[in-house]
Amino acid sequence: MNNSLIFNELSLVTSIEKSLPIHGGYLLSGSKLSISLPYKPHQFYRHGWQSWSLTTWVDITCKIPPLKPNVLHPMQTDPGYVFSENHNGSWVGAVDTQNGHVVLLGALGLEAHVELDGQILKGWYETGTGDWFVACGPEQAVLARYAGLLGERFGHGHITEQPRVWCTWYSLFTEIYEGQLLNIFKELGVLPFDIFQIDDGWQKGIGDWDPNEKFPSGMDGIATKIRLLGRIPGLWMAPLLVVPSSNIFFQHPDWLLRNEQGQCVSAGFNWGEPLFALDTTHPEVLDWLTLLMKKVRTWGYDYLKLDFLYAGALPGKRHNGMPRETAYRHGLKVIRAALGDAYILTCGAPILPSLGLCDGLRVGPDVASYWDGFRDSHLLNNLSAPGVQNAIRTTVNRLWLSSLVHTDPDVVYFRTHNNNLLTEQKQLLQDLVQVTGYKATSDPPSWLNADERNALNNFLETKPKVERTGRYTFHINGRAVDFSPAMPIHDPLNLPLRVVGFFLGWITNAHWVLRLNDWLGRKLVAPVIKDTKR
Ligand code: 9PG
Repeated sequence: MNNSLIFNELSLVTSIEKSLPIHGGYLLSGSKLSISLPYKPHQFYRHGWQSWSLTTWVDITCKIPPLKPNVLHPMQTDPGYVFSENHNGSWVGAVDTQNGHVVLLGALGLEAHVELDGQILKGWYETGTGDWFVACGPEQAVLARYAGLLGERFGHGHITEQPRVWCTWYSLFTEIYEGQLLNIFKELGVLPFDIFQIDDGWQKGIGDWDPNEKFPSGMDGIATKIRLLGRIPGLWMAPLLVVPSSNIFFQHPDWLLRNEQGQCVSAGFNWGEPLFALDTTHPEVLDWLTLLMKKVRTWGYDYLKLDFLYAGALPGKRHNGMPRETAYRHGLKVIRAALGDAYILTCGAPILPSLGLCDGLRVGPDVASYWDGFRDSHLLNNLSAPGVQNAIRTTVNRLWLSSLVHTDPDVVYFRTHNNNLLTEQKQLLQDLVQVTGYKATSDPPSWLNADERNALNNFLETKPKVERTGRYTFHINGRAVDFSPAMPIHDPLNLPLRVVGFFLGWITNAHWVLRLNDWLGRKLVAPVIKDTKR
């Protein structure tokens, strides 16, 4: 029943008998596939499930402990695989070869997972069977070929120009108000932004997508004013999420994704509340999504940041029994149809099932005005937590997706005001954004000095020549740039800190602790943004 795949530098024995040689590798088909490696690899490419999930090359000997607290698993990683002992990843994985190339195993369908078990690379589909691509060769060539095959099956984004976005989140968070935003939009003056995007904070509730009292002219009103300033209005939503305090949760309990026992599936915890997901196979949910998307289009928004989308692909028992990622993709298709030719940026989104249906895709965790958060990244092992290091690490390791979709690395910072990033850290993030070409910032003009404003203007106006020279190295207009400083994964903690981490991980499962954390976060933001509320 075994079969050999012959490459220039090695032969691989696989468990599936039939294989089709294609340009750059082999195609195989089956629900399970294992590949025996004739040597012991040193590194494994772990590909995270959704935008925020850790994606990186790791040394085989490096243990990546499950992130904490458990209540956040559904919102940061694929919850079904958190406790796997082996290095594993969503849809695709790779190992190094003895002469510096890679062996890649990549699924060409949904609901697929891979892992490295000793010297065996394994892949499986959670339901049914599907196709696999196996390749061996130089890393970038192999990933490019895999991306090409994904493009044939899932399609590409349809908008060619990358937008330049001013986004409210990374300075104002949820403390946004109509008057304050209009002031900022005016102060942005002639800075060459295409999109003014309103992020989280405008809505009545998660699930109740109407403007709250902070937007008295309505979302159509502010969109009209953005147009008068010559920019395209953009809006954030988390359309597949609901929270218990929303009207929709109360009115349509039958729309929620449930497990086999009939309990609502947890989609994590945020905004001081537990999160739940809509079942995107329920016909009434699909009708509601269509009306919602048409509504925001009539309000005047041509750029939609659709966030927390993983909720639609969590494991559960769906209305029509569809597998989870297929169900999510079905929902996203309905959303795409209702939004027509608007620009869709997906965020917190499962990667493969979003391809072809979005124009931009967030490919890393959130940035923040600091490099690395000790509590989250170290004590809680959470490498999906906000921070520039986590964001750069995962984004750089996902750049191969750039031939399929605009890869969004999140915003850059030019400000020194309210910012703990060192000059070289800000520069590294700016360099990454030059590599992807997806340019966004949240710096309010009043937080920038004249030099910083000029630098931002230049950054938005120029398109430098980018050449890749290695896994983590580039030339940007001839200048050597190295993203390696963002790659290290911290060493295991010493015993006392492990104890602290264990306790913190345990206590932060409690809703009241998370609520307190959320409240504290908002208290800390309020004084910082006071000066924008003129
Ligand atoms: C708005 C924000 C911004 C941001 C998004 C997303 O894992 N987490 O707890 C987690 C919470 C929020 C988050 C990412 C991860 O941020 O990425 O750009 O739109 O929502 O609430």
